[in-house]
This record gives sequence, C-alpha cells and structure tokens, in this order.
Amino acid sequence: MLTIAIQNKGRLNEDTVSLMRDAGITASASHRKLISDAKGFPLHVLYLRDDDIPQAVALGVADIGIVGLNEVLEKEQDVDVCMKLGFGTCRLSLAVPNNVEYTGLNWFDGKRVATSYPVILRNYFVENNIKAFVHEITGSVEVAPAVGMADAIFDIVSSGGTLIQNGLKEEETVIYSEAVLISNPHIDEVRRREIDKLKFRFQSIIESRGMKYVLFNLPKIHVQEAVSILPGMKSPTILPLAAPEWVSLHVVIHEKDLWEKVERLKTVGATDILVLALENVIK
Ligand code: PRT
Ligand code: ZN
Repeated sequence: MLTIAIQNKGRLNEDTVSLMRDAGITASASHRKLISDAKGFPLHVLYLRDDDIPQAVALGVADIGIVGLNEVLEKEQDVDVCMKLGFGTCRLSLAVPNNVEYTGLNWFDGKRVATSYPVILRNYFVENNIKAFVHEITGSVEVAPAVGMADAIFDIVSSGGTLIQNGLKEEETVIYSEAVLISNPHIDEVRRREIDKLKFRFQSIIESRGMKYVLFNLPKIHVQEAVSILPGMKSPTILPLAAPEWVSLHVVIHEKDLWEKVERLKTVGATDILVLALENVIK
C-alpha cells in the first residue's frame, strides 16, 4: 500500500484534504494523528510538518507527498516532482525597505538579507554573481530590516499585504511556487502504477475546477452561429427537442469565459440557459 505524506496543519492541510476528498479519498484532517488509513484508495496518510515532507519522501518513509514547491527546492532532497496541484500559490521574492533607492540586482552586493529559505537564495545569488550575506532566520522575517538585523528580506509573498504592513517593497521575484505532488524516485513498478492511478484522479479534479456545464435551447437555424461561439472540449452536444425547429445544446465552458459566452449566445437566440457546477472531467 502507498504512503502519502501531507502537512499536518497550516496552509496546505485543508486544500490537500479537500483535493483528496474530491478524488474520492477520505483522509482524516486530524492534526493530532501521525498516521491513518484513507478510505476510497489503498493509502496510508502520514501527517508531518511541511519542512519534513521532502526528506520523508526521499528516505522512502513515504512514497509520495504533497508540499509547496518552495520546500522541495529548499530542501534539495532526491525526489521527483510529479505534478502541480494548483493551490498554495505564492512567490518567493526579494524585498527592500520603501526608502531604499533600488538600482537593480547589484544593489544586494555586500548587503545582509534575512530569510527562511537560505538555500534557494544562495543559489540565486551565485547564479547572478551577487556577493551578499544570507542570514537564516525562522519566522517573522519581514521585521528583520526594521529591527536592524538585515538590509533586505527574501520571503514568501502572496497578496503582498505583509510587505506593505512592514514598510517593504518587492523588487525581484525569484521563484513561483504552488503545492506539488512529489514521489520517491526509486519506487517499484507496482507502486508506480498506484501513483499513476492517483495522478489520474488528481488531474481530472484539477482540470474540472472552474469549469461549468452549460445547456440551453436554441432555434435550429442558429446552430452554426452558436457553435462558432462555443469551442467546447470537442464540440457542443446537440440534442433534438419535441418542437422540431428547436434544439438543446450542451457544452463545458470555463467560468472565466462564462458571461461573455452567455451574452453572445443570447444574441443568437439562446434561451432557458442552465449553468451547472461540474464535478469531474474524466478524459
Ligand atoms: O508547521 P509547518 O512547518 O508545517 O508550516 P509552515 O508554518 O512552515 O508553513 P505554512 O503552513 O505557513 O505554509 C505552507 C506553505 O504554503 C508554504 O511553504 C508555501 O508553499 C504556501 N504558501 C502560500 C504560503 C503563503 N501562500 C503565504 N502567504 N506560505 C506562507 N505565507 C506567508 C508568508 O510567509 C508571509 O508571512 O504569508 C505571508 C505573506 O502573505 P501576504 O498575503 O501578506 O503576501
Ligand atoms: Zn514549515
């Protein structure tokens, strides 16, 4: 049976448990457990701090894990990144106090930079030939310049609110991160096939997120115009109605395009438009 390591609490826990649930796998969200058995897929679930997940997977304590790409890059463990999971999105950026006249990356030469991600930052400075002092601190990195511990910081940014609150401005984005599925690179064929099944389920869920199932009635003579508005997964399904001059069209549309498409469909005579949530797209 496969073992998956997931974050025991914190930002990724809830989205991880809900991705698994949408994929038909019920795992306890309990923060107090270390390990439990999932329902709906033969899987042991190991609850860890996110910092420990890459190593647990590299050592084979877990076969797979779900963790931020930032932790994978920081820990430099021997793991494969199998797929991006579309949540926990953020970036790791260099930020300086608002009153600094930033002149480009060379500004960091000789400066002290506080971070909880020293490996990623050192690699970045080496690649860019910058000689800065990297100070590793855990937690509250954003206050380091104000208390005189550093000239700048390198930290996770999401909305940017924390930087603003602390009088800092983002100058360089070093990596973009999101939750990823990682696996031990040395697992046997049987486990690899199990992982492929899991990846297939996750992929279906991720692809269906943000998609809507739309059905509406349309005078038959306007079908070609409607089809040209609607490039669906393949093409729309067209079903006859009892009234011979009418048809019903079914199509999957991404929610970001929904209103624009609906407005255009109405101009070619679409009526009785139903928009339904789409649970899963299995290809
Ligand atoms: O206890 P454990 O070690 O497991 O958790 P943790 O405290 O180390 O990590 P946690 O739970 O805070 O975050 C887990 C993962 O979520 C991170 O490794 C990232 O991959 C991802 N993630 C996504 C974030 C953020 N968004 C985020 N905004 N992690 C942290 N933040 C923090 C950031 O450190 C900064 O303090 O939020 C602040 C910035 O947010 P904005 O919105 O103000 O810019
Ligand atoms: Zn952590």
